[in-house]
Amino acid sequence: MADHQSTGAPVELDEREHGYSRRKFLGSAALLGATGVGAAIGLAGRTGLVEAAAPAGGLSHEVKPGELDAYYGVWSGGHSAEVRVIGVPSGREIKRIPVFNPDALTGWGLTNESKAILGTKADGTLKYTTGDTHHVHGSYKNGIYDGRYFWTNDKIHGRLARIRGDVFECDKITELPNIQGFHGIFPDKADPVDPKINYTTRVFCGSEFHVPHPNDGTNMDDRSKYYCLFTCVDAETMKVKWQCRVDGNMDLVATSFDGKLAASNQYNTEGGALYVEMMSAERDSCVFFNIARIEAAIAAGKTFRLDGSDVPIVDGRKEVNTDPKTALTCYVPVPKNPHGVNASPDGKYFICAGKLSPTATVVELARVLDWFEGKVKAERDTVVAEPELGLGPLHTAFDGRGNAYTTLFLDSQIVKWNIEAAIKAFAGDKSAKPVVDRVDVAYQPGHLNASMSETKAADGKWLAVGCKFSKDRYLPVGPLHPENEVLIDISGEKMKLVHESPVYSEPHDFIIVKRDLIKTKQVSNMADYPNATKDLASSKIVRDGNKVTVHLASAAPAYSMSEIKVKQGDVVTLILTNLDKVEDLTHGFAIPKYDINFIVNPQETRSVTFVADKPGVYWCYCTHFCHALHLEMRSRLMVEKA
Ligand code: CUK
Ligand code: CUA
Ligand code: CA
Repeated sequence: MADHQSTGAPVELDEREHGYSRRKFLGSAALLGATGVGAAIGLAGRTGLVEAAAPAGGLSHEVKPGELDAYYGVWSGGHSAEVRVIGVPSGREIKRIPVFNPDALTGWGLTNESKAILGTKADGTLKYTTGDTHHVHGSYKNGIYDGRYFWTNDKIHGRLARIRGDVFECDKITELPNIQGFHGIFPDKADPVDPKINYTTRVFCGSEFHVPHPNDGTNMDDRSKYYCLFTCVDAETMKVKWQCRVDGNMDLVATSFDGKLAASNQYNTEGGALYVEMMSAERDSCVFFNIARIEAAIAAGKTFRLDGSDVPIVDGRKEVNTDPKTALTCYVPVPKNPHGVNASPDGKYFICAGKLSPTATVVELARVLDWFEGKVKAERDTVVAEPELGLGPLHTAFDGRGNAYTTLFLDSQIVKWNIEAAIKAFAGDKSAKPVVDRVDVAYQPGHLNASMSETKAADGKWLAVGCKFSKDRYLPVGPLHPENEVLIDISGEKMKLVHESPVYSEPHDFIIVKRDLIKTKQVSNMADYPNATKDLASSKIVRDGNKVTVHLASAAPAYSMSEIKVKQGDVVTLILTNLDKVEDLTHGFAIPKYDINFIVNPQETRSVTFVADKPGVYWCYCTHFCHALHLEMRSRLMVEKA
């Protein structure tokens, strides 16, 4: 293991230059504490809930009972296939959002509405029941989160899911064509051509696994037929807009604040199938996409298509993009097998972590744009720094004060370093020392993110670190260990590790969003559900041959019908509307032996369809505690023998 002592001399931060003064910061923190009270009351619509006040001299991660967190943490769940909402700084898990995973609590994957989003096979069963969410990103406006949407990827089946920021529920899923190993995603932050469009309209998706085209079993050993595609999805419609063929693979994705560039790090420029092949080259790439040029090429019809999809594809390979002035892509060489690419909040740099190299590579975006104009000669000349950080650098976050924080997977450390100092050192200034501080974490960190990190409002308060191993940090619970989420106070010069919490396997990435950027609806609107049972009087059973529709309603502590009579063999669609308007008054609906359970939140409507193939009496009951008479909230499904 490496020496865990700080190896770099602290960098003198020029407070005026960085627009940051300790005194001012403390003043504004105190102010925030005061306004936080009002904001909390407004947000929750109740008195008595207050934000944790920051004591002088540092941030407190403690959020007392009744207090609210200052940030929404939106976490991927990894191969649990969900997304989670975790309060920051408390580490409290507030919600699990089922996305690619069928969920027994909400009925996600069971209700007709969620099945329509997830996609079904001809027999009505789910197309997929597994998923692997790695990255979560939010929609942007003016370079900061606007709270409209979050997106997450499914690496297994190549799907992009969208989560509504007002209700924290998944509303659309798109399966990307022609790709495998959909890993990195990033929404754009502006339009490269139209300056009026200063918000997210596209989501970019990298693909990590190269597959033969066509992938139909005819050319499985022909390496020349294998390649990867970069995909652009429309943020509103969630339709795939275009794809771009690349050399090599794509791991993570980042986008520039001006909308002109997207980038992806590539660890397998070798096109290898075995890991030894994938690490044979000394250098791999960070590939930059010129979005305006790609979209112009699409508009001009300079495209091809692959069997089984009508998505237009442009060719972004090096060999057909030799003239920088017309090139769609720019492949910047970086040390071997990089991981992670992150955009600095000042809009100037992308940072690509080395993974197998102990360095991070800083690419200046202005130089990449100059390369596309033929003004910078070699792709490598866009690199302005490559500081040595430690072993196994993976991902980088920012504090908005010119510092970067990189996870060192092998060293089990976070390293804080100054970007301008790294640039000076790269230019030959021997007095410049990029590394500012180091802190040990338990253990092996993957992703990290700072509060508002990849936004223009990076506030440099909290840094969360997702550690891949927790080993001895928690009560032993058998062979499967939780992962360890670590919280670090980055408000000062030195990092302060303040909190750890276990999480279910296994988050990869997350974002930390200031809570006032998110406006949620606590009660849904019945008008959004055309199939709602509007009141108790409209509750009824409608028969059409063997198709039976049950229009049911719930109002605590009863369902609108105490008996639901159908015949064996009927195809029953049961539509349940929750008429209760009170916040937090959710009901459930379970049918024993029919494998049905789902919830309806206030004013919402959900439906399930099943074949009544088992005669007899089945006590449908409310599964969600709603009332003192919650246990009495039942209804009999009576299936008459055929
Ligand atoms: S990846 Cu998992 S730690 Cu999917 Cu962003 Cu780097
Ligand atoms: Cu309704 Cu419990
Ligand atoms: Ca490689």
